[in-house]
Amino acid sequence: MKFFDRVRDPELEIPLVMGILNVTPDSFSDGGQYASLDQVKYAIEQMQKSGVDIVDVGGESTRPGAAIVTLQEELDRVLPVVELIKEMSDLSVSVDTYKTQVMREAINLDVDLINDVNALQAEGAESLIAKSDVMVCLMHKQGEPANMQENPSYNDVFLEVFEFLSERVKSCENSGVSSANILIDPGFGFGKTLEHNVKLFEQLEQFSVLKYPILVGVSRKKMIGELLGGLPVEKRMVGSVSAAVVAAMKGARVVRVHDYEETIQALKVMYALL
Ligand code: 7PJ
Repeated sequence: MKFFDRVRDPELEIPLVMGILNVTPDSFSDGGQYASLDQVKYAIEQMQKSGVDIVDVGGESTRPGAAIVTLQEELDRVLPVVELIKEMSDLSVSVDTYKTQVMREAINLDVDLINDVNALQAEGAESLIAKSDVMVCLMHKQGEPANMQENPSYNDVFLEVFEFLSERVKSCENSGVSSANILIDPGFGFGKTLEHNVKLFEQLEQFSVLKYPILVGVSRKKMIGELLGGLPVEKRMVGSVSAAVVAAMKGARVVRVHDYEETIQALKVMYALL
């Protein structure tokens, strides 16, 4: 079954696992790890072996303060990797981008999902997705990656994120995006303090009233380190896996993770014992 059917399958037992494949030299937590083609190939093989459902290919880091890359650079990083995944495996493919031009080229390569941290607010993005019948993940963020962690502020973080996502979904549907193609994501760590992230996590189930599959991405993020007394990124695996399990119990349909093998084990045990 394709990603499209599985993500909305009422019989789905554990969330689908989205394995992160960053092809940037400055990503959040695995900076430079996938620099060479051999390393990318190895990662794809491991994902396939582990039972990952969809690979999220990202060519521009959105971590706080990261450098912006040019369109051509991003295309050169992302497109060959998308082609490689399709050649080597039957994994579904997602492309993490907010640029309409990158979306267009990715769609031409028949990717399954566009994962947009900017929720299709770029010029032409909504109509492109509407025309192409690809799935899309709409994520909330406050501010822009360059400054979003400087002073995040909300009156009610859940309500504001909820209203933003409701508004974006409506706008996309008005542009002709099929409701069956939409996923939503509260955007942990994107213009949010630890307190904001924890509140959103507590209220995660409540996003289910919107009726769109929920994607959660907290893997190796600063919030995990903060919950553990300031652990550095290389020590956040157990915390990240734990958070993925909690997200699953609170209704997430997709979890976006670096440690896919460990996350899949934990989700299987969770399901068996619940
Ligand atoms: C997310 C993402 C997330 C979605 C990143 C990182 C930062 N896409 N892309 N949700 N985070 N949908 O992986 O730490 O939370 S990049």
